[in-house]
Amino acid sequence: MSENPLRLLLRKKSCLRVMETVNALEAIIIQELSKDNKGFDALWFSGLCHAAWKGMPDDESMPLEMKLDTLREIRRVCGMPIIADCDTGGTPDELCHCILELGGLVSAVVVEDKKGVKRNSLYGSSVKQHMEEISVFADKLKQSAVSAEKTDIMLFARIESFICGETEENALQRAERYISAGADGIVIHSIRPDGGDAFAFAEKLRKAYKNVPIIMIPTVYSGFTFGELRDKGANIVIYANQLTRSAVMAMEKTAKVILADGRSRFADDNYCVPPKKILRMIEGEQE
Ligand code: SPV
Ligand code: MG
Repeated sequence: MSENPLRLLLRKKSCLRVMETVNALEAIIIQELSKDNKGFDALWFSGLCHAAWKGMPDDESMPLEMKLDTLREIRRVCGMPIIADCDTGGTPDELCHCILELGGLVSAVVVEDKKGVKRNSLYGSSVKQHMEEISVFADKLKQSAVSAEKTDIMLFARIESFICGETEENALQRAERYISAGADGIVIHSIRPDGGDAFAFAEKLRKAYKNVPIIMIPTVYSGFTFGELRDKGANIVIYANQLTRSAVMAMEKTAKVILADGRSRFADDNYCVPPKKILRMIEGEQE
């Protein structure tokens, strides 16, 4: 069996750039930008953005089959490694089943340590979010690590301590337990505009674990460059939702201008790619 491509990339590079991709067209765009080892290293199958394109809430209610269908669509057009957002993963059995189904489609999964009805982390403390007991989540990881090994998928534990108002000590204790339970890496999430809690955590975790990959998601602390985040300890930086957010802005702008002008000429000339570009993207160069 060939080596997991994400594991391989993590050995070759100190830090990877990963971009949100939740449909085949986004995958075509990112793959095109990432030729010759430049551009992005892998794709983030964002639960939030995938739900958004389906017009559904980001609350883990989407059937697994719908996610698998989209991942197969992405796989048909793009060979880049995929990191899949598995939310809380549900029960241990549900998570194991999900990982087995994802075999051959993705290179890594991320599972977060919250419980109850899942709410998006970017809400922070403005909605009720509860963390799972450390031992319960560690057991869930231990069980799912067996499925991850079978399918050669990397298992990342996502720590939500800073989202739920918990301390750095809590986050570090969780990291230690999750790594001993079989997590291959840690995602530390933060919604502090200066990212200070995630950076301090990464510095301490690195002292204890030299080689455990750390993922950062700088949606809120977006002022830091890739190089700065690498220097603060990230091995993977995930740009989790910028493609979807920029598409929404562009689509609203275009639709509004067409309404205001009563024709599409200005929008066509200024806000839209030519139809032939779309044809080239999905059908390749024609004679
Ligand atoms: C996602 O992209 O779905 C994530 C990252 O889980 S966040 O939206 O910040 O929770
Ligand atoms: Mg998510």
